[in-house]
Amino acid sequence: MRLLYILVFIRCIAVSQQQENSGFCEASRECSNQSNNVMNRRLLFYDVNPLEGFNLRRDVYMRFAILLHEAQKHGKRKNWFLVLPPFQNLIHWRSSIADNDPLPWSTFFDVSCLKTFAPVLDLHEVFIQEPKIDIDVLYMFQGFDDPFENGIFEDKWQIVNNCKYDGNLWGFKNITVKEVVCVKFQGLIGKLWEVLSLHPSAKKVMVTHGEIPLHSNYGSKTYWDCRKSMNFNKELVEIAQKYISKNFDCETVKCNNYVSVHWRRQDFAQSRSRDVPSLEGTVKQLDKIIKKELKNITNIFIATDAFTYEIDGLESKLNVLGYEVYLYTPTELELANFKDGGVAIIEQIICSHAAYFIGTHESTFTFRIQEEREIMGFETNTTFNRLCPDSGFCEKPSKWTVVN
Ligand SMILES: Nc1nc2c(ncn2[C@@H]2O[C@H](COP(=O)(O)OP(=O)(O)O)[C@@H](O)[C@H]2O)c(=O)[nH]1
Ligand SMILES: *[C@@H]1O[C@H](CO)[C@@H](O)[C@H](O)[C@H]1NC(C)=O
Ligand SMILES: *[C@@H]1O[C@H](CO)[C@@H](O)[C@H](O)[C@H]1NC(C)=O
Ligand SMILES: *[C@@H]1O[C@H](CO)[C@@H](O)[C@H](O)[C@H]1NC(C)=O
Ligand SMILES: *[C@@H]1O[C@H](CO)[C@@H](O)[C@H](O)[C@H]1NC(C)=O
Ligand SMILES: [Mg+2]
Repeated sequence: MRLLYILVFIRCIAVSQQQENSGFCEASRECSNQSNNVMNRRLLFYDVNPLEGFNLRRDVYMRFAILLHEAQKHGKRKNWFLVLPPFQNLIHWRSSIADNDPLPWSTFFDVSCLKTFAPVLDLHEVFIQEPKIDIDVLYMFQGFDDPFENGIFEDKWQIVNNCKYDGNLWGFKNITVKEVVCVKFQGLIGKLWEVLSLHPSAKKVMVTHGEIPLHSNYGSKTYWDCRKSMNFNKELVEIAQKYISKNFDCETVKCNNYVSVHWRRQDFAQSRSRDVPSLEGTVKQLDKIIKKELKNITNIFIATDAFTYEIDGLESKLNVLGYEVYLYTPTELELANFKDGGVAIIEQIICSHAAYFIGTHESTFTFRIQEEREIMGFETNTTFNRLCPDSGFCEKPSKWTVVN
């Protein structure tokens, strides 16, 4: 267990050492110098469409973090910091629904690792230095009505009149906004600097609907360097490792004796029946894949957002076929400490160490597990596998391979 922990942890140190050679740490040292100089720094806040889930938010973070990383690599915008938006009121977090407290990124991630890649601050770090946050300009982003005007999609933005900010500043009464500017935006996030240059003296700016600007370096080495810096909170990693060690007696990064499945249900089961199987279809497919590819494996770990009655059904049908089914159930204390978001991450970590992973089509929860396995060095044929619909076309998952 220790070994696994150390290996996972080293990933972040390795990234920071790489950065040292590429000159990034120099920039970030200067930045941290300037972070002491609260007067001088400029803060970029952002938030995401309230309907989006946790794993898409991780992707939006990467777009912004890479934007600042790239600027500073070129010696520009060295006094800028990205402020990490707390997680609050996520629609999928059902057991925490009564509990609206905004959760800082440190609940889920090792923020010191994030800082090895880009100049970021958890919101509470800003609060420690500034009792009240007054945002100079909030840019309220929206898409264009017709993204393909004249038949072409081009990167563009435009100031428009009249929009209403639909967020709640994470419920904080001590964050205020001086001015709202409405912006229609489409295309790569690099164009954001043009928008921000409208207010050159603003020290605190915010972009809402941060999911609208797109990745500038999708799939590049920089993309993967950023992804590698997104280590989970160490306590979550330890809980997952204890589970793997206890149930599968595995102490290495790549375990060889269990298959993992991300069985996405809820909204996917309701509105995407062309992409996801029924319960019976799931059982048939798992049995077929395991019999064909993984003859010796009988342990199946299932990560899922399914209702209990569906899980019970799946488990008993798999038991009948001779499989041992494993799910992660948090203790009350674990749920209280890490909430639904932490429980989901623990399930993702357990999935990522399995001999073979089978995911759900077009789920960002599945994508993040696949990235984790790519970083760990699994063969791609053990990672890019999906559950197919009961009938009809089943598109093969694209292989989203790591660039080291
Ligand atoms: N614990 C747990 N939660 C899940 C699972 N699948 C989905 N969820 C929850 O549902 C949310 C789905 O939203 P998102 O992260 O955007 O992933 P996507 O909708 O599948 O692309 C996740 O963030 C979790 O909160 C699962 O296998 N286990
Ligand atoms: C850090 O800031 C101090 C005071 O503002 C300055 O004297 C010093 O040169 C700075 N160091 C670096 C490495 O920029
Ligand atoms: C702002 O409000 C939040 C929650 O009410 C609190 O945690 C934070 O400390 C406050 N900031 C300051 C400096 O008062
Ligand atoms: C399956 O198990 C048998 C006997 O335990 C072993 O000889 C064989 O190498 C295993 N096959 C694989 C693919 O692990
Ligand atoms: C994956 O591919 C490798 C060869 O590239 C092969 O040796 C291995 O058996 C394959 N694994 C599975 C589970 O199909
Ligand atoms: Mg989603």
